[in-house]
Amino acid sequence: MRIDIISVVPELMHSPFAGSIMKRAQEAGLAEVHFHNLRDYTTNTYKQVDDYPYGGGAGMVLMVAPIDKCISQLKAEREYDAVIYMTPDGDVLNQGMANALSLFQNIIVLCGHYKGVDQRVRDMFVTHEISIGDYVLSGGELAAAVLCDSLIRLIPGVLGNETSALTDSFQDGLLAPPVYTRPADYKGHSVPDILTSGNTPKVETWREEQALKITKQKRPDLLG
Ligand code: 6GU
Repeated sequence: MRIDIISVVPELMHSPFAGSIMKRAQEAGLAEVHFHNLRDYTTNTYKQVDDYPYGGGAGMVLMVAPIDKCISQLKAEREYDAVIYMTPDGDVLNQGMANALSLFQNIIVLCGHYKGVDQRVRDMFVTHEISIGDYVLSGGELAAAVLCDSLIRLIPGVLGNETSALTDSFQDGLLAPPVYTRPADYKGHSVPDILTSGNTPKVETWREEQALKITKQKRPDLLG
């Protein structure tokens, strides 16, 4: 999967991609992430990317021309399956969306900043509008990093243990069961006996029961 991220502050996203699973996915050639600074696509000497909103009001709006130039240049190089705009008024990201988007080959992720982008960007180029939750961030950059993490870990071969993404919370519509590691007893808090029994089928049953119990307690809305 190739991801092209367009932003006025791409440096905000460097560290999430520079470690752990997202770094390994890139090193293994399973994910390719390219950052594009919108300022590199300006035509005026001031490298201006934003301007005052027509009709007045607070805040600045990202202009259509630099975004057009960047997206058009990318589209001339390869076909894209999606142009995603990160925005708090988009569809709220969930695991089902991540699963579907992870199947794409090439995607563009556009980060809004200030008051967002000129509406014509959305009308002309954007295929998907995504939010990561009902709260406001200063820009789409951290949301883009969250989206990319959720997609990249689903690419086959990225996670060491192939089954590990399948046992994530939400992947079967339930929260994940509790996990334990050594020592078996810590300051009087012991690991459930079933997990040290060596009885794999019983462990599986216990995990399913726990997942259901925890989902009922914490997120009954998931059970529908
Ligand atoms: Cl995608 N952008 C911004 N600016 N705020 C958000 C968001 C996105 N998702 C939740 N809040």
